[in-house]
Amino acid sequence: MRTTVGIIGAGPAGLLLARLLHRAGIDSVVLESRDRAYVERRQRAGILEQGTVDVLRAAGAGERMDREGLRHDGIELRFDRRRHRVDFPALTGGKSVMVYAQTEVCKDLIALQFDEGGPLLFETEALAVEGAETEHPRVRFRHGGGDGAYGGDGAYGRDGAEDVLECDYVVGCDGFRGVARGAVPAGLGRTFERTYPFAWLGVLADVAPSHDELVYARHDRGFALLSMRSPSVSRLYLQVPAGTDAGSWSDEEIWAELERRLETADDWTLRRGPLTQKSVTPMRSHVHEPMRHGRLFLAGDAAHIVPPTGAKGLNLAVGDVVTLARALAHRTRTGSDELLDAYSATCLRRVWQAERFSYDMTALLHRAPDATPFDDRLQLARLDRIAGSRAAGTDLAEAYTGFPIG
Ligand code: FAS
Ligand code: PHB
Repeated sequence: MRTTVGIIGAGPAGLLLARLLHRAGIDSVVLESRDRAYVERRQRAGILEQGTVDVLRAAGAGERMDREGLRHDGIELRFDRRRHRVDFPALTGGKSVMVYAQTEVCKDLIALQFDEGGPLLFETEALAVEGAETEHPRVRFRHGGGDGAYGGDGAYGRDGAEDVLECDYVVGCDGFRGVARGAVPAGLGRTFERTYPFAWLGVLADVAPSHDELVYARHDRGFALLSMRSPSVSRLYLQVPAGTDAGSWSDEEIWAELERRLETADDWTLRRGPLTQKSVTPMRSHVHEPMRHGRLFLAGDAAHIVPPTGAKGLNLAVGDVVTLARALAHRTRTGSDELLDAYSATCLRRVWQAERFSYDMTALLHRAPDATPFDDRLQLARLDRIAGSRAAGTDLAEAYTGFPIG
């Protein structure tokens, strides 16, 4: 098989890149190890920055988002039973965010890829990236025989057979546990990491959200987040010790703990409902530099991970592939590599701002196992500052609604 851009991974990064390249008239093939149903059901991000919303609309992938997504003009910070609303448009000159889940973004992009785009092969695992330093890098992969845009009826692949995809460029959009990053020789890459002694226990509940905007709560018992997926489905998170088994918490324990941590001084109450999904997400900050090695480029979680407290993961991936698609289109049009050569530095500037913000939000709202009363007071003082200072509120609102894409 031969293509211009070989894309490993059909998460939001890989799918959006294929879409942007297709609109720029550049061929690509997407290899995805899981099946379509898994990718479309995998619960992850829920918040789209203004910039991401604009990119999806411009890529012709915003129609259902605009119909079903929920525009939010603020979030609520909750601490010491106090409530403080951060008004995004007022503090950022009009920006807001969209509640539209990653599952839905992926569904929309997969449908477009099947209708208009190039090959998207599910159940097709990339095994290795070879020849990244050459003019024709290759992806060695194993056919899965599953559904694919090519045959659409699974006719494309022969079960388990290995094959090679010849490319001009390879893009690793294969997440934190993918194979692409491994193709950067150890001596040529650097990783920056921070792990956290806590994780998020996330649940989906068939009940209308108990507040019309997201609520981020700092509590002596730990962090809590009230988010949503639709007017009838809530998404809620609790800070739990790292390594917690989701099954070790009963539904009653989860609701009771959410009520404690989200408690306010007024008559606000948390609506309960049937829990339909429970999972634990580990918390990690991770950056791999550079985000390019020869003709191999890394984008999204393959290059960087942020703790979800700042709702940045998906949005960072979008920024990377917008920057890369522009650079590849520029190369195709002009023959110049200048934007490709600047890709890593351009993205890393935005990545480190998002890493900083996500780290700060995590430190502000989570309680470390060894926290002292002095630490507690510092957190409350910082929250009080955000509630009382337009400058501090603006800093948070600008970061939350999104750093400009390079
Ligand atoms: P993804 O991980 O989404 O996609 C990578 C794709 O590559 C996957 O489909 C994988 O199957 C495929 N792949 C891997 N290896 C392969 C191989 N060898 N061959 C072929 N395909 C391969 N962000 C938030 O803002 N809010 C959240 O609540 C939130 N929750 C999260 C929960 C979890 C468990 C995780 C891991 C992340 C969460 N994130 C959240 C961050 C998340 O949104 C990511 O930033 C986003 O999925 C990144 O998108 P991609 O870079 O496309 O990577
Ligand atoms: C979510 O809705 O899943 C979500 C929202 C905001 C976050 C993290 C997760 O910061």
